[in-house]
Amino acid sequence: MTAQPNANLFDIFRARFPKDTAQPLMMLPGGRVVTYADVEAGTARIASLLVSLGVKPGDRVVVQVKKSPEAVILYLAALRAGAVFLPLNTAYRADELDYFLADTEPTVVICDTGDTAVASLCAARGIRHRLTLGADGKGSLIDQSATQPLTFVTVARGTTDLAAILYSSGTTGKPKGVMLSHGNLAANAQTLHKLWKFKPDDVLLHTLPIFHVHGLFVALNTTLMNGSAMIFHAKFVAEDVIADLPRATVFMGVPTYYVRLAAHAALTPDVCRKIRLFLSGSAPLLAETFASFAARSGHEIVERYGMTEAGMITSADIDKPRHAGAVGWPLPGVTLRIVDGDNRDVPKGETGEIQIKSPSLFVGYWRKPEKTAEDFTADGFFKTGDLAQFEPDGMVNIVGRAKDMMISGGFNVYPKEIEAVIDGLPGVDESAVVGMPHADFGEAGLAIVTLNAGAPPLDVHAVREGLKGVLANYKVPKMIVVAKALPRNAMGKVQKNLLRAEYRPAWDAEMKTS
Ligand code: MLC
Ligand code: AMP
Repeated sequence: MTAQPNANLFDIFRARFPKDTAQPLMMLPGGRVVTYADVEAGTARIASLLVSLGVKPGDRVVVQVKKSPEAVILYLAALRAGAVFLPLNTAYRADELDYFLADTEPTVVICDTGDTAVASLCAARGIRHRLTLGADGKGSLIDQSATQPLTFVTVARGTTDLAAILYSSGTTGKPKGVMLSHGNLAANAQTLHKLWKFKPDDVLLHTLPIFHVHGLFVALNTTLMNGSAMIFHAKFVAEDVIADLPRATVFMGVPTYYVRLAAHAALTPDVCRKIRLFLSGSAPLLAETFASFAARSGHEIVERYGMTEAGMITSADIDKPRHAGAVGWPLPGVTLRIVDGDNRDVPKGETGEIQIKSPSLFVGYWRKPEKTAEDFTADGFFKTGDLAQFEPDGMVNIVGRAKDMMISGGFNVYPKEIEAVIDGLPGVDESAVVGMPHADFGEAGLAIVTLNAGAPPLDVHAVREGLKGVLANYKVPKMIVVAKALPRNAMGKVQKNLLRAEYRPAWDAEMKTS
């Protein structure tokens, strides 16, 4: 019997590391360089530590840390140890975090050095191992791994074994853990690496957060698949990007990044002279952003479309002309259909829901088989909830969403979750949260609130500050207004389109002054 090759994603990357492992993977502002040899040693040490703490294949390792090279090494070490890597947005507050801890029962939690709240959450949940990692790359994770061996035999994993869980909120109920396998992630990285024609000397300028699909799997995994280097920034800051663009060949961002870059006086074609690819995704790119960025940089942005559940689904062709709004063609291996309410294909040019089959499609929602079943059709297509049309040339054009969700600066925000918190405030009868156009974030939240009879006037400022204590800051509505009643249709459903229209003038006025 021939042995099955190890499908562990780490070993797939490792096979593509440069022969000379003194080559850089991460180049930081200030001159620090993290080489492939450092990655080899660092992942061995952390993987050994995780195993010594009792992490077994399939055990969850929850990570809520600031972006640093060590955080990247931690991700790769978790893969190497056969653990399930579970990154969390650093903006999540204690209540949000506690839900994830309860839902995933991790063996190890790694949090920021300054994060004292996590210690008590872990104690209350009986989680024995809590380690720290700060933005400076220091913490008990690094201290305790320093004495571990420099070699580690990567734990063998099959293609369907879990590599990661990323949380996705929903229009109903609690957030769902999206289970992604080693095979899912490898398939997407290999496809994108080929489709976007990565070359050995490519240098990616990495400024995205590394707790979501875009920064973690699209940007990091394609670079690792290429065995090449990244210029590694802790966060997106337009000036810093422009300063480093002359050294980069590939840049990936959410539309807000392009809005901010296009508005910057220092963006010129000369600054972008080495760039061969500007990629955008995670949210709709407005035609005006596409045009203003092209005018300022001399480059047409390549749009791609994806989802946590599916990885990347479509991409514009890097060798063909492109235009704003079109997110390209289905990736090789992806079957994509646009259908009506009865799952029948709609004619070209008509709007329907995108449904897909793909090798990158998730394994299911963590411990929620009924939710998984709801999201698939009887013939095995995944229902994305995105509304789109096929253009005459077969490109997909996303025109809206069937799900009640807004995307603010690239982060998904589910009104239902915010409404539930606002409805629980003293004096509040009910609330509706709607996504409104926002020049910087694309969309941002407006909350319309009704009060109980006799309730004192609402201190809107205090409510916003209060919400920041329990919700990640990007979810907090940018404006809150009090209304007498919420408009409802005959079925009793709040008519959010009427609210959007009614409050648009007040919203525009407020956003101009804030
Ligand atoms: C910050 N704020 C936001 C926000 N980010 N508000 C709405 N939406 C956002 N995304 C608010 C803060 O609460 C704060 O409000 C104020 O703006 C300033 O905060 P900041 O921290 O200084 O903002 P900044 O650092 O400029 O961050 C903005 C950003 C960041 C756009 C750089 O949000 C970002 O990097 N977004 C990328 C998201 C991403 O990676 N998405 C990929 C998902 S994967 P206040 O009131 O406190 O002052 C996916 C799949 C796919 O979707 O297809 O890729
Ligand atoms: P997430 O759940 O964070 O993975 O977000 C996935 C959602 O982001 C998709 O269902 C789309 O609604 C949206 N999205 C991703 N890429 C694009 C894009 N290029 N254009 C429009 N919407 C996008």
